[in-house]
Amino acid sequence: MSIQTLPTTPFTGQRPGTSGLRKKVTVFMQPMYLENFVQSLLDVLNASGADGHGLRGQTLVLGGDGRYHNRVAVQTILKLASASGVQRVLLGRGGILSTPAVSAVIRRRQAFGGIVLSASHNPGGPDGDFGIKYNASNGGPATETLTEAVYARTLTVSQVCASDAPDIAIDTLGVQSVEQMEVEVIDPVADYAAVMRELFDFDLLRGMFARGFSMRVDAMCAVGGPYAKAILEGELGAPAGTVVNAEPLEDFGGLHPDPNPVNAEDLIAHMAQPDAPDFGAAMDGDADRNMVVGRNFVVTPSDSLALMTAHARLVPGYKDGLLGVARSMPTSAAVDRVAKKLGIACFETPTGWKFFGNLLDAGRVTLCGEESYGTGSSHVREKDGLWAILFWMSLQGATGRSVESLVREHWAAYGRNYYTRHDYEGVAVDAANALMAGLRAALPGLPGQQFGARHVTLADDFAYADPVDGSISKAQGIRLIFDDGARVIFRLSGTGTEGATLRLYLERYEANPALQDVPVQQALQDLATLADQVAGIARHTGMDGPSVAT
Ligand code: VG1
Ligand code: CO
Repeated sequence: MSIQTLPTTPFTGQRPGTSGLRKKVTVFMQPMYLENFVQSLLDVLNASGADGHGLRGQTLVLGGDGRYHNRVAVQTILKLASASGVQRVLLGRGGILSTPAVSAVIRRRQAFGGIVLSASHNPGGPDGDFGIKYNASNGGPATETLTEAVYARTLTVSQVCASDAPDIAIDTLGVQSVEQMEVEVIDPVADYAAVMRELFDFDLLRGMFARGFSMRVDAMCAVGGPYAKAILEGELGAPAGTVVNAEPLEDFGGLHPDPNPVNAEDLIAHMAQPDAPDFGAAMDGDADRNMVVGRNFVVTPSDSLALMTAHARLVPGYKDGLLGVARSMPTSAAVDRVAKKLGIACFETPTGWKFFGNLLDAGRVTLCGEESYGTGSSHVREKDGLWAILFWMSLQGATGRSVESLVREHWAAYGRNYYTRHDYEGVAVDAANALMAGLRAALPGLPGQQFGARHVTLADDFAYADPVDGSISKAQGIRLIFDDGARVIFRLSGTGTEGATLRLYLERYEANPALQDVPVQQALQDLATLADQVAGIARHTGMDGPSVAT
């Protein structure tokens, strides 16, 4: 065994997006593609160590969502890590660790950081996507400063250092080694489950199942399965079969683990049956997203965050109340109303969990959420699918109310924020950029303009000044805000691997309980028309409607 130095040449386009570097599997399988990126990351980490020692003597956490190429990539990364001075790697058995579990392991074991192999909600399999992201010692996604430094390094990297040691046995628990570096293969669930036990009243939840509470969790053949099975069926006594599609498969069994009513149609169909379970939920590829569903009733993620905030004190981990809350800019303002009533701060950040890290670390917020089926709290530094499911189950247990009645009661008390996201997928990159450029150019003329009964009160390109470190993130999405509080937001996805995806977010507030039961798309139809009028969506994309509207 020895360390080999291999010459390499840079690949263009290795700039991480909203959540890490995501590309087609075929791109990642090119010789040296993964190696170049990982070497660049390790070089930057070695240069950045606070004590000047970089990775020397440090522990890294490693695992992924089990998608195609995960097992190969794990072995490659171990060989590079051992050549870069890392002392120890904590590797999830089988190369498996969900995103929130990586965050939990980093924090509980005080690791230097962690590498997550996942393209999250993107499809998997040989023709699907692969991805890699880095989480820092707080357990959260690398900041933009770090990812930009890694990207800069990928443009100049000229050699890769790697051990030529044989592959390790990643399915066997215990300590092995790659050169001087120890690799401890750990149970992927244990640390995460310990965190859940600290937050929730497991006796209450056990009692619910014992009394016949029924639930269907669709893990969509992704990494959430083992966690949900161990905790719900194993520890809490849910009947076997409560968790379906529970085994992580390399191609997610052909499912698209991006939980929304369109992709999780099987769950939605089950929840619409006369004998539907009390509670339904689904998670995404890396188990950081959640969709919660009542009997024939889907909860929008924005409402979910608002309700969790309103009822947080019912959950033991939050019984003392919340320090504050944060939502991404396109997420509906439903939570803002709750925060106002509770008298706590409410922050508005750009899209992507990395923007919540500083607020959580500084003790400014306890709960965070995004419209894209992501909710989380200060227990880790990632959004967390199963945590959200346990939270919603706890709310039902503590109040004795159904999902639907909790949400309806909330609307009656706070009003309803009608909300939808329209995705225009597979748009030509030039066309998408032209649409956004046209919007940016039109911004100065928009305030004051009238559309039907509404006036534009604010039109801007959202910029965020981080209240903790002062860093500024510009061009985070075009916002049109109207005098009645309605909002129309445009941004381009930063997680796709093919063409561009335009995301259009529509929201309006309805205080009148008699008008709170209109079908969502109908309630927001006039805003969709307005959005097309302002941005020329059909003209630029050639599409007469979104490919997905949830
Ligand atoms: C999307 C979502 C965003 C989320 C990100 C990562 O990003 O909109 O809210 O944080 O995915 O989620 P974008 O740039 O495509 O809109 V995950 O679960 O895919 O890591
Ligand atoms: Co995800």
